[in-house]
Amino acid sequence: MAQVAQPDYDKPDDAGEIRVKVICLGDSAVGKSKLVERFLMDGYKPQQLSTFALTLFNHKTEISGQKVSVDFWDTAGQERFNNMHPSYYHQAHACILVFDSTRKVTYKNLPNWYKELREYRPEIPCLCAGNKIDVDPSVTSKTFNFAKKHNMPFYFVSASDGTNVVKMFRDAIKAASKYKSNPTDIMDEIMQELENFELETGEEKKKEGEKEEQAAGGDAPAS
Ligand SMILES: Nc1nc2c(ncn2[C@@H]2O[C@H](COP(=O)(O)OP(=O)(O)O)[C@@H](O)[C@H]2O)c(=O)[nH]1
Ligand SMILES: [Mg+2]
Repeated sequence: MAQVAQPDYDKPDDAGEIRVKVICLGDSAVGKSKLVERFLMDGYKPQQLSTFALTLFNHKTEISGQKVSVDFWDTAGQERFNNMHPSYYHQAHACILVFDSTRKVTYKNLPNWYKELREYRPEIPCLCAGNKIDVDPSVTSKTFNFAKKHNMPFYFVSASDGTNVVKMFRDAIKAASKYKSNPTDIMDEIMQELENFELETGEEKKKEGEKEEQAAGGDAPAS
């Protein structure tokens, strides 16, 4: 089989810059591509890897003063066949498992994706996201135990209106770069931070609710 023309992420990093690979996994049409697109908006340079119809999107950023060059990998729909080519997993530093909060079957399939991920990358940090919460925001009151069971940070997100998208990708990049420089402890840190984050947003929601009550019917415009 032909060699995949992909970067070597295990090579020593350039001066002052950590290079990481982040992948999204999950059923077809859960919104993996849209989430990456949403996060990157116009600041990305897609680069086609011809052999396996994979695209990678490079993103340069800083995490705690450290320069990080992130390649987000995206598929051309191979997930339709319920598995990914090994090159997709190769040298990945973090994974976001995505399901569609409006389609239960995509949640039920998470264990299959997770199992395949672990066959190739037993140790990398993994995050979990329920996407499309804009369709029915009431899903956010439901519990999705898969993430908790595997000790993963969990995010309700919407690629359409942007809810939690930046937060989730920033956490994924943080996890990926920490994993690369020191492959321990990062998940504990993120879990801890996320607990505080949930408390904060909970408080904010309460405050917003109070404001709305006072403002008698100020509906937010639909996006
Ligand atoms: N309402 C809504 N639709 C979404 C959202 N994210 C993706 N979609 C739609 O879901 C479909 C599949 O998205 P895509 O990113 O191609 O899914 P992928 O196959 O997982 O990469 C597209 O029609 C998107 O417009 C979202 O957050 N909300
Ligand atoms: Mg896609």
